[in-house]
Amino acid sequence: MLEPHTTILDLATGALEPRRELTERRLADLDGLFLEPVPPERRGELAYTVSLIPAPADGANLPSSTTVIRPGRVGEEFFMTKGHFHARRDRAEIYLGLSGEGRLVMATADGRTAVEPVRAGTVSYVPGHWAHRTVNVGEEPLVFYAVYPGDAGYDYATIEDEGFPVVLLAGEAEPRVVPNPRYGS
Ligand code: PAN
Ligand code: ZN
Repeated sequence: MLEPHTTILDLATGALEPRRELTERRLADLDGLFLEPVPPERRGELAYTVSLIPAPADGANLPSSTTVIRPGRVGEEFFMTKGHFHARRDRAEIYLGLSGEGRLVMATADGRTAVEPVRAGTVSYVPGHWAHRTVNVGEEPLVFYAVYPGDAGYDYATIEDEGFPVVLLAGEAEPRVVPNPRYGS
């Protein structure tokens, strides 16, 4: 059984103290998810980091994490997370926005979509059965905190194969949500 414990979360940077598991995702890890291929010379660029407050992988426990997505683009698309369904499809999740400006793109297997803002103070509810991806549409790092059931797991393969029904493109003023020409193909 876990002992009660406290972690200090820097609300501006997303850094955790004590620091435990840290995952780094580079553009190479996102290749194939953007409409355009990642140019070879950009494959090493850091896109986002995930810092975990671990908890057992069962339905009784609540792991949580902070994600920091760097600002940047590949073609007209913004840096974003890989995106996933939970392996156990019915598992939900809460996202708390901490800093920066982003969008949470969600989709069901039958093609329904929702795009919600992520910024300091937003609390987003991701229901079970909704795939989710976060996109940094701003000029600063996007930082958010997520809490989810320990047995949620990750299904990345469905998104790698089919994509999301919509993509976010840089617009003149506001980012544009447009149908993904490659969705399902
Ligand atoms: C989040 C995500 C995190 C990184 O903690 O795992 O933001 O996104 P990807 O996992 O899609 O790379 C979460 O949704 N956990 O379930
Ligand atoms: Zn999730």
